[in-house]
Amino acid sequence: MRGFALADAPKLVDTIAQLVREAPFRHMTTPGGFRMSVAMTNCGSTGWVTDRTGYRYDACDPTTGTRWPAMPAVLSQLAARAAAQGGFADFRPDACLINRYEPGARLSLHQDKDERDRDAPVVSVSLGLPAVFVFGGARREDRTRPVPLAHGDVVVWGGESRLWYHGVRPLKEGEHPVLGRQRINLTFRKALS
Ligand code: MD6
Ligand code: FE
Repeated sequence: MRGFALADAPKLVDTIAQLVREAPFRHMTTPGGFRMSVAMTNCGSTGWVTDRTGYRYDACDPTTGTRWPAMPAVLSQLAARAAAQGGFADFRPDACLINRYEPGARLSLHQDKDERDRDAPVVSVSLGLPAVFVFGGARREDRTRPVPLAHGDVVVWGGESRLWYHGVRPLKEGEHPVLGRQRINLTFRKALS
């Protein structure tokens, strides 16, 4: 949904700046021991984390041991409106993963399968520098298609393709008028059943 979040973007950018003061971006470690080039944080009643022990959802920020900041209404309402327009009524996300890409940062091909509720969609909101998202299929070897994502674009992703492989190509150098040298992506999920 091209530009679906454009009207809300200034408010989103402000809200994210506040959230990040409470729960700063950090580069997490994969179970294999690699430092992720994407920096992450969360808001909501649970948040996605990775460390040497694996991937999981956790109510607490591991760096502070306190709960993730609550999900602001401007975020949950945008996600619910987008999901409804994409054919998923009554989407009530409990987790919002906030990803920050600086030039060079990338996300390798993966599936989102740490959520218990697979019937709920994932709603993704892109802000800042444009990126090339790659969308594959049910198997890692499946051919991928590049999908350019720009400031304000929203993707609602569910049903048959909920578990399909996807990733983000290394972010190209650039300067966004609002966010500068970064891309921020929000993914809203229903992690707990
Ligand atoms: C990103 N997004 O766009 C990374 N996963 O930065 C994801 O990994 C993703 O956008 C599941 C569903 C939608 C997504
Ligand atoms: Fe993903």
